[in-house]
Amino acid sequence: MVLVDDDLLSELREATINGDSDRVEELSRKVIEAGIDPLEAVEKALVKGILELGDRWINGEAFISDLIAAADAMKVGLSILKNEIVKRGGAIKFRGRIVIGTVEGDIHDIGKSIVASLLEASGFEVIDLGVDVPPQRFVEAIREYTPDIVGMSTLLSTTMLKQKETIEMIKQAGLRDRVKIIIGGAPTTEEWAREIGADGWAPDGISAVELVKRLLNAK
Ligand code: B1M
Repeated sequence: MVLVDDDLLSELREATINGDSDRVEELSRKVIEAGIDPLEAVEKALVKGILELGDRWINGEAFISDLIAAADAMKVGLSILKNEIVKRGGAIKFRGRIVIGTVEGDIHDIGKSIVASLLEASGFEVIDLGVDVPPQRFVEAIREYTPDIVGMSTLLSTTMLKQKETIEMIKQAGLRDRVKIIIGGAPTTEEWAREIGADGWAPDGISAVELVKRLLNAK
């Protein structure tokens, strides 16, 4: 059966929701063979699938284990599609270096991984510190990697304060003027970014890439 674009994307969304990593891998490769925009596949299939399952989980129609399986499947698809995005973007040389992580106390990494992948696909060098990253680790990473940008993601209202705490610690370490700091994650806002002294905020992966390009040109 030949799947056409929309069918392929809805099959990929379903496979993500079902946490079927093998099927996601197979369909992600089919998306590339079909010449579908890999960015569109990330947003319309992978992200949409996670959010749809998230709603089911919030309504008690899915379990945390379903969500973890879906997140793992989504990352399989993201790694395949990211390479295609890089290929199409023809990323040749690094346009800047970014250190990114999800703040301490928070293990959500889907959004952060999407942002990291899109930044890599746009020609930036990305050092991903992972999840549950303490403020001190961000400070050490600035010394270790001398990045242009430090990015912090969080999905919990309670751990938004860690974004503020990390910026304070970067200041106390005398490193604030060496980096631009950006934040994101569903509960964060542009006002919150201003309030805690970040240099920028983005609501989604595509605008995160635009924000970084703007900040680096301005640097
Ligand atoms: Co949890 N979780 N979760 N969760 N989870 C949320 C976030 C929640 C909103 C669900 C709910 O109850 N309504 C709620 C948080 C409420 C709040 O505080 N505001 C919540 C909760 C409470 C929890 C637990 C506490 C549940 C529990 O155990 N009782 C627990 C916390 C664990 C912890 O972190 N300590 C928990 C656990 C989990 C899982 C681990 C099972 C899983 C995460 C799997 C993983 O990440 N590997 C999970 C998931 C998947 C969700 C939902 C369903 C989806 C989050 C997601 O990935 N969104 C979520 C409900 C929802 O949002 N519908 C929920 C998709 C993702 C692409 O969006 O991350 O916003 P987002 O990223 C976007 C933008 O924000 C932006 O670009 C991204 C791509 O477009 N962006 C940036 C993100 N980071 C950026 C950084 C930037 C710039 C832009 O610069 C640096």
